Amino acid sequence: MRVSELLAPTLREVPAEAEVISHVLMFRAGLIRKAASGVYIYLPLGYRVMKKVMQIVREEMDKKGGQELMLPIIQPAELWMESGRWDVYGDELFRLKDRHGREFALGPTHEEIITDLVRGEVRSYKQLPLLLYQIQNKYRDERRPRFGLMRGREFIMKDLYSFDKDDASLDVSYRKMYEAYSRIFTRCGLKYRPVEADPGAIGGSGGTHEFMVMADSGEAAIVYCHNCNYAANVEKAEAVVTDAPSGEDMLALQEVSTPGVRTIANLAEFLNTGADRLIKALVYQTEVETVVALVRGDRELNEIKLQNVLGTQQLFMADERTVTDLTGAATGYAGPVNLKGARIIADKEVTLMRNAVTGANKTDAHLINVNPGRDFTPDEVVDIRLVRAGEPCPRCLGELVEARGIEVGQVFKLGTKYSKALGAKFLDENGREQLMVMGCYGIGVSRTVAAAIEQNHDNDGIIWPMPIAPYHVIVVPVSTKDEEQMKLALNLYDSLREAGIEVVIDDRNERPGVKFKDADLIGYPLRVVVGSKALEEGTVEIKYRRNGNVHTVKLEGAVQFIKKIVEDEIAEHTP
Ligand code: 9G3
Repeated sequence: MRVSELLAPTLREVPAEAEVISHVLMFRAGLIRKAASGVYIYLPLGYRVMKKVMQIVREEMDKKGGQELMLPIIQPAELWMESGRWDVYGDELFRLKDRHGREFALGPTHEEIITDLVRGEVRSYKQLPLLLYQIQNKYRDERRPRFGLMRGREFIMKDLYSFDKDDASLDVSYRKMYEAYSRIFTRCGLKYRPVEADPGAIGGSGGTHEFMVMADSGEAAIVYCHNCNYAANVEKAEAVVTDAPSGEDMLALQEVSTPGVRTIANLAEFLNTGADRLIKALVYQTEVETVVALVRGDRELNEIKLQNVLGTQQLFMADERTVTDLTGAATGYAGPVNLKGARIIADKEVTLMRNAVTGANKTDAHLINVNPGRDFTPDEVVDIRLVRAGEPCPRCLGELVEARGIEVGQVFKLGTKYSKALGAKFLDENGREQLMVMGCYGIGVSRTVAAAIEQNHDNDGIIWPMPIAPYHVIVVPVSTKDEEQMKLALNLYDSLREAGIEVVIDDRNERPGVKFKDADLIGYPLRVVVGSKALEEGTVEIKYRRNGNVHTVKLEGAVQFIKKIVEDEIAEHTP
C-alpha cells in the first residue's frame, strides 16, 4: 500500500472529549472517526487491526470445536419477554418497532436467540456438547458512552455459547474456553491476567473469570498473589480474617461528646486512637429495606459483596433524610447500638473487635467501649469488605499485590438459567427430558484493540505488538524527488510484499520529519529509511518502534533481516 493512496488521516490535535490515551491515539493516527456518541467508523488501518484480532479469535475458537454462525442483530421482543429480561434492562436496551408496531431489540448479547435456536434444533444428548459462536456488532445504549472504543454503544464482540448435557460436561467446555482465551491474548502480544470475578446481574451457576489486559489506566482493580496463582477482581477478592479475637477486657460502654466530628479520620484524631478501633456504620437502601453495613474504620465496604448478600437489584447509600429518620441524628453519627428499623450486616472482622468506637445515633456524640455481642448483635456476619494490597492471599496466605486492568474477555457458567426460562431440553441416555446446561463466553474485539493501545504506547504514539499491527513495516524514502532513491525504495517495498510481509511505502511528497512523526504515531513495528546511503553505500536504516534501536543493513539482506524479525516476533507470541 502506498501511503499517498491510504485513507489514514493523521492529526496533531487531540479530540476535546477524549479521556483516555487509546481514544486520543486512535483518533490522531487516523484509525477511527466518530459517527455519533459511542458509535465509531473504523478507518482502513483501524479495521485491519480489528480483522487481525478477529482472525486470532476465530482460529482459537475453531480449534476448540467452536462453530461459527451469524445471529441477527434485530431480535424479537417476545424472546426477551420469555427470558424475563425485556423489563430488566430498561434504557440500556436499544428498542425499535417495525411498521406493524411489533417490538424488537438491537442485540446487546445473544443468550435468548441462541437458546431459541438450540431448543428448536437439538433433541438428544448425542447432539451435545455444542459450541456456537459469532463475531458481530453489539448494541448497548450506555448512559454515558466514554473512553472511545472502550465503552461504545456499538461494539464488536465475539460471543460463544456452550450447551452441555450436565455440569461435568459444562466444566470441560468452560476449561476449553479458558484455555482458548489465554492463547488468544498471548497471540495478540498482550500482557493479561485471568482473574476470578463476580458474576453480577447475569447470575448463573458458578465460576466466572475475567481476562484483564494489564494497564494502569484500566477501570478494573485486581489483586493477585505474589506466591501462588490466585488473582481476582477486587469486587470478588475474598478477605481473610487472620486476627484472633482481641483478648482485652470489656470496659463499660460510655457516651462521649464529639462535636462536629463526622468522619473516620476526624474521629480517630479527636479520640487519639487508630482507625482500626472504630466501627464504620454505613446506611444503605435497597428497593425493599434499609440496612446498616459495619466495617472496621480502616477498611472499605465492598458494595458488590453487600449487594450479593442482600440479593437485591438496587443498592444505594441512604440520603440524609433516611439516615436522620433511622438514627435520630445527623449523618456521621450512626451506630449499631440500640438501633431499630434496619438490618445490621457486619463484616466478619467487626465481631473480633473489643472496646470499639461507634456513632451514638445522636448528633455530636459517639460511644466508646462498644463490644459486639454484648452491646449489639448483627443480623448477619459476612465478608463485605474490600481487599487491598498487602493483605494475605485467601489461598496460600502469601502477600497480595494490587494492579489495574481492562476487562477484555469474560467466561461464565450460566447453568440452566436460560434453558429453564426458554425450555431448552433434550432427552438423556435414559430417554428422560433434561435442561441443557449452558455457558457463555465473550471477547470485546474493539475493546481489545483499545486495550492494546493503552498498554502499548509512548509520547510519540502507538507501539503495535507485531501480531496485530495494521502493517509490519513502513518504508520511508527520504526524498521522493530523488528518482534513483525512490526506485530503490520501491524495489525494497515490492520485495517485502513478495516475501509476504505487510508493508506500506510513504511515497508522499512530505518532509522526512513529517513522515517519521506519522510512522511513530501509527506505530508500525518497523521503519525502514531509504536515504542517500542507499545509493552511496547500498545500506538502509531499520528502526524498531518499540525500543528505538537502529540497525544499518545492506539492501540485499534487508528483506531477509525484516522477515526474520517479523516471524520471530509473531512466533514469540505463539504458545
Ligand atoms: C442487556 C443489556 C446489557 C447487558 C446485558 C443484557 C451485559 C447482559 C452480560 C452479558 C453476558 C455474556 C455473552 C457473551 C459473554 C458475556 N450487559 N450483559 O446480559 F440486555 Cl442492555 O452480556 N453474554
